[in-house]
Amino acid sequence: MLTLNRPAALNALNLQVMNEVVAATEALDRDPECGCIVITGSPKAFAAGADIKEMRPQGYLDMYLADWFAAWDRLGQLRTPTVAAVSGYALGGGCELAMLCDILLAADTAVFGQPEIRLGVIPGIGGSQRLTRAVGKAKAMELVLTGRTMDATEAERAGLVSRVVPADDLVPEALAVAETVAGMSLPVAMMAKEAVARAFETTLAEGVRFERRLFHAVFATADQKEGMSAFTEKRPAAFRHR
Ligand code: CO8
Repeated sequence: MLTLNRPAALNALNLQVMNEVVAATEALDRDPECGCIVITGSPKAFAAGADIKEMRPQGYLDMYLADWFAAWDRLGQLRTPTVAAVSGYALGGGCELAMLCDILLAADTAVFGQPEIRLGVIPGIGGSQRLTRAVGKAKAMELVLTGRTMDATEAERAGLVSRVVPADDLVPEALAVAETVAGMSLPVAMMAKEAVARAFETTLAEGVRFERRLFHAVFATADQKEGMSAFTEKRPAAFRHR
């Protein structure tokens, strides 16, 4: 589990945080012992956005030449499943970071939004795209154009988060979900993640074709034999991740 820990700035995401989070998650992604990655923040803030103070003096060429925040895209390319455990503020880049994860669990204290417009900018880590795909145009337009935030209940109703839990239960619940995922066959979980993620990238027919190819491929794994044998033998499966 990774915990964002910049309390003086409500976990604002500066370049250092970005580089550290991306490097740490990529290292876990390469670790065959790691079956799921959890990212969380503090009770008050998952992350209150990209670091406004760091961005304020930048000009267009600074942002363009540094390809500011492009490294966050690598989080979306991890093969290991990821869980965002969000309590408190998940605003701007914080909301975008949560949406880069595969499973989004929220505490009842969570607050989501893309308030960039109030700062004279727009979302820059995929918020305009991922929020719209998650909650639809009507709500995304309102949130992005007005900067209004939504609480955990509204976020769950809108389909942004998979579940809302009491704040005290958030981290244990996220770890339990991660343990469940990590207990599955790792290659099969990777393929399941890849198949669901493909739904955001392609047509229905192509997505179903992609799923079918992966579905056939899992029959080449020892874990498929184990999972189906365990079912017929009425015992828990012990996946060997191959
Ligand atoms: N960046 C930098 N510092 C921050 C940020 C931030 N996003 N958020 C909070 N802080 C700092 C505050 O400045 C304050 O520091 P200090 O004590 O030195 O003044 C400290 O954290 C505590 O914050 P507050 O005193 O404001 O705490 P409150 O509880 O009163 O308020 C809020 C909490 C409502 C979350 C408030 O802090 C707030 O509105 N924060 C900004 C939220 C926001 O606008 N987020 C969007 C940022 S922009 C963004 O994410 C754009 C991404 C696109 C980049 C594109 C690049 C290509």
